[in-house]
Amino acid sequence: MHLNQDQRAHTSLLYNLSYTMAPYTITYFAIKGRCGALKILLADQSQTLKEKLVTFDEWAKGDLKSSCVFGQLPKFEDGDLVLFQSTAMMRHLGRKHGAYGKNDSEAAHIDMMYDGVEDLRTKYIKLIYQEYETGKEAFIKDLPNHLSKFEAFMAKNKSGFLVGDKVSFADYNLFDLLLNLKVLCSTCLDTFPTLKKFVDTMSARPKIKALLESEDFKKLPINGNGKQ
Ligand code: GTS
Repeated sequence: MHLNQDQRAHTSLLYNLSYTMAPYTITYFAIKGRCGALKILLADQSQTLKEKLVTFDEWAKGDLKSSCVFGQLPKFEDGDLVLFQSTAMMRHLGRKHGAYGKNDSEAAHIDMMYDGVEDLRTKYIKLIYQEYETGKEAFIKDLPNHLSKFEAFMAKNKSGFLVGDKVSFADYNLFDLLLNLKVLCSTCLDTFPTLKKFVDTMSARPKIKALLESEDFKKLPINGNGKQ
């Protein structure tokens, strides 16, 4: 992530939101970014989370950065277990909370779909941070080519989830990315009935609904440069 003046101004506050009995801690910038899906998963699984929100000024000092395995956030703590890489965090939580399929073949398909979502997320992040002004129109034009793959896969599985008959960490990841893409292009799901229904159904799950409507979640911008 490249930091500019706008980004620094955007996250000039240091938040430290804690909830009692939180088993998990996340350290990250004051954005939804790569932690949106993780927060949705934890909320839906009735888990509490302690959040340490880091300002870019704090980050620029370098101490925290040098303590991170890859020099980047988010950092995730589950007791003594410390993880970097948001994808590893999601897999860990999927395993722990029964959101990783009911057998090896479901787990393999969940991995496959999760990685597919990450491929699209990578393109989205590149657009946001590197090509927003020049690439937005082309990205939106190309979006159906990507969304159609998820639509087709999910439509074959009649449960309303990507794999099996239970929500998985890949569903939370897809849901989070679709919410972001809808902000970028409000009509992007109009030709994808299965994905549209999926977003509506996930949004209506009571604990996810409560999270999405909470001030703590709503006040965080999606991305660190104010673009969305
Ligand atoms: N693959 C990593 C993950 O998924 O956790 C990427 C982490 C990453 O790129 N972190 C960025 C960062 O720490 C912030 S963000 O892209 O998630 O918003 N940037 C600051 C830096 O110094 O690199």
